[in-house]
Amino acid sequence: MNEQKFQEKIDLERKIEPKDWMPEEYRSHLIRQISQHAHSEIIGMQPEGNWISRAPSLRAKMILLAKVQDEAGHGLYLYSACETLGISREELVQQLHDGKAKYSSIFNYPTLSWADMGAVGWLVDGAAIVNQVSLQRTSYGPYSRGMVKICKEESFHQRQGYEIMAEMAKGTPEQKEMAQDALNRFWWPSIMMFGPQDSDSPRTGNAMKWKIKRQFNDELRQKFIDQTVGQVKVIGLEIPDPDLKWNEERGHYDFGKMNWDEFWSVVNGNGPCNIQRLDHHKKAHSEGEWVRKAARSYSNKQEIINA
Ligand code: BYC
Repeated sequence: MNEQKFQEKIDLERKIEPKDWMPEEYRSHLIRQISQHAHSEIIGMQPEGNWISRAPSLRAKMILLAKVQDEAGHGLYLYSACETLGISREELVQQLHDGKAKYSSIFNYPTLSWADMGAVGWLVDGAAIVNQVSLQRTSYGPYSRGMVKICKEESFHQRQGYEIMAEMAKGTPEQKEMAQDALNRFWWPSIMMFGPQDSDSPRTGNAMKWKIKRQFNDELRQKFIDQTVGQVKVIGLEIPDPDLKWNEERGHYDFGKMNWDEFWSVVNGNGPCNIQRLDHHKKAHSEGEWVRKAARSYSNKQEIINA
């Protein structure tokens, strides 16, 4: 009965709130997805943090710093949304450290040049927005509201990245080459961010039934490709896909085959930076223990004073 009422509520586009009854599978599905999303925001600070001290101007440095801080904020909103499902922050971080919780495959690729800051902002944040705009309509209230705020900030990030790429593409031949090289390395991993093809996506069935996901992986990937091709043309770069071609009949771009072996290898821990990213997170987490202790003792003291 509960289950039927729950599904009716979903079908009527009403949000599910933390204290509402929900099936255990819905709760665990959300914990998995929202925590993966939160971990992605936090781990995603590393490839960009790598360039803060080497930004080419004070302006570029200030913008990059602000962007990386925004990602930390996104992680915090998402951890908070996830905690409303009855799991603690400590458990979530432990799952990441134990390899039980994933984070986006894209952050296991290195950022080798300043142009990579452009490619990450433009393509990675660009892909993230396409996904997150869709998730604004997700059925779980706290996740949906978090997405609204995050999307506003992501669109600024996407423009920041595009500006870097546009500047470099119209710079010296060496700068243009750097921009093209960044696009070559980040294009395929960016379109893999949308996850496996629908035929190979075990979580999609329940996610669509419960309206956690509102669009299929392939549908969002196509949307991102269609909107990005025009942007690439404007700045005079080339997408590294010889099969990319407008298909009049479909009204979409056709594109080449993705390397799914590479995708699964990265997802399963064997990408170029998986070990480095996780080790860095563990180290930072352990070095931050004193801050958590101080915050806990402060809040305990406040509770005693207020009692
Ligand atoms: N990377 O059945 P599927 C950002 C896993 S970062 C790693 O299609 P689902 C930003 C998937 O988890 C943006 N793993 O799953 C930050 C599942 O494994 P498990 C992050 C992936 O959940 C800083 C298995 O493959 N955005 O904004 O229906 C700087 C089967 O997949 C990936 C989000 O996290 C991947 N790419 O669909 C810049 C959005 N793809 O968990 C930017 C929220 C799939 O069963 N998440 N897997 O062991 C989602 O929308 C969905 O979870 C996904 C996957 C579309 C990612």
